Amino acid sequence: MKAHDFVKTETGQYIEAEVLKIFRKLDLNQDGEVTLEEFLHGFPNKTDEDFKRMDTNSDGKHTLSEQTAHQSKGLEELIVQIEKNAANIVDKSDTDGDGHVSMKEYDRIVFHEGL
Ligand SMILES: [Ca+2]
Ligand SMILES: [Ca+2]
Ligand SMILES: [Ca+2]
Repeated sequence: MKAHDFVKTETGQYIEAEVLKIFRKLDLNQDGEVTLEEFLHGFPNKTDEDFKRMDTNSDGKHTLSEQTAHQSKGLEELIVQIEKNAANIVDKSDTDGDGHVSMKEYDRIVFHEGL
């Protein structure tokens, strides 16, 4: 799984570095908004529909906060994924099946299976 780098924006929000990078690249005139034209220029394979889907307040422009709202959905999925993985690790570690990972069981996994 790819590591996620976060950066702090001027508004104090933490966003994925990758999202900010893409947004800055799309925003050709650097006015903090990505218009349909700028969007289609940056993503020639995308359509008006893609643009509208991400334009949550339908004003015809993408702002960074709309991009981060979109990002949050991705992050939620990522967190669900991480929780599932954690549940799998507990299943695997809990060798006596009592639903808890004791220190002994934990040590065995960490030191002997290199998790
Ligand atoms: Ca712009
Ligand atoms: Ca908008
Ligand atoms: Ca146990």
